[in-house]
Amino acid sequence: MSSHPIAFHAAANKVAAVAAANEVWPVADVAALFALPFNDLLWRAQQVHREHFDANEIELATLLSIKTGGCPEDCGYCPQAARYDTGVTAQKMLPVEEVVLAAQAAKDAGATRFCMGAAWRSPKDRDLDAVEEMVKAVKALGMETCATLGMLQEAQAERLKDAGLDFYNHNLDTAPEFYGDVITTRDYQDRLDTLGHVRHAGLKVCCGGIVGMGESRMQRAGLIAQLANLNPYPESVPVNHLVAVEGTPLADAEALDPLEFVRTIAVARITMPKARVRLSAGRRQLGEGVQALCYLAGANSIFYGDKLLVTGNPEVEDDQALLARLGMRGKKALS
Ligand code: SAM
Ligand code: DTB
Ligand code: SF4
Repeated sequence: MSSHPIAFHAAANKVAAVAAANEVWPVADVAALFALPFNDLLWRAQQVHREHFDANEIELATLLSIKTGGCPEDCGYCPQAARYDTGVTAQKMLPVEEVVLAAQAAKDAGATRFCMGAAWRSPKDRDLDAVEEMVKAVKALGMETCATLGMLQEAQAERLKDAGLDFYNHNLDTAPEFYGDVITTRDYQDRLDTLGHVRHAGLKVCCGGIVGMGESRMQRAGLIAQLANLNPYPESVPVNHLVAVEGTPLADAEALDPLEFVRTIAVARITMPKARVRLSAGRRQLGEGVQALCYLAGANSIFYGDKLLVTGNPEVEDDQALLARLGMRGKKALS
């Protein structure tokens, strides 16, 4: 770069202009959506939803914890962090056969996507040998595959892509300004770097966050703006409601107005029109009425199965009954 001050400033301004042009959703615009009257917000979200999706069709994704507990990180919401006394004990990685049996059962129950989660800060290269086997075997069942294993290097993302992985889940969790109140053992940029590696390797991105951790509305808007301004925005956006787990620092987080959760779903739908917006953790606590409002607000994916990773989720029969009452049906399987 030229050291001439005018040329330098011209270049810097150009970078700033490009950054602004890339910011499709300024936080103020996202906050303005949050501030709409509830019915106006849901009406807009429904319109956007129907432009891009069949509003009565929902993706069913089943989660499995392939390596539970003993995690060295300090995520303030997480029951699997070794440092919090939550009753979750560290276990070894599941054998591949057990994972395949769980995926087959999920498929038989109607799930089309299978997501494998591990309580790691980041996987070791040798851990990936087993994960590659799992991905290949689950893919062979005709399911979409997703993994969430912590931070990845680019070469690790490429290995997973080569094994046939479709999606990688890595959440931004919250707005940059609130992040340090929740997690200190890795920073926001680490997460953005992993998302860059995942994208570069040609994997589809599953990225969302958690609401109800004591953040402000502006910080909820900040999270959605971060997600919507990723270029391109994620193909899947899990919106988790905090599951407050005893023993974690967030066990006593102040309860969020459930309608504010519905608003967050609606704003995600409007700002990321073609994404699968997943009504994720916390459905048991939200109850059926609020879940129905989330579907109206544009959620079109759920975690389906009696368990999330270590905490509970609605029973499969109850989900099937609710979806039937709403006239909704699961997305069709690939094969
Ligand atoms: N260890 C990996 C990581 O953190 O990237 C993968 C698994 S981690 C459990 C995946 C995500 O689950 C977290 O980023 C967080 O968004 C969500 N999560 C964990 N505990 C939660 C809780 N108690 N309530 C809601 N969401 C939670
Ligand atoms: C995501 O966004 N939510 C899922 C999945 N990605 C891995 C995990 C939710 C975990 C909820 C608490 C637990 O059971 O550990
Ligand atoms: Fe570990 Fe992931 Fe839990 Fe954080 S969210 S403590 S990285 S398992």
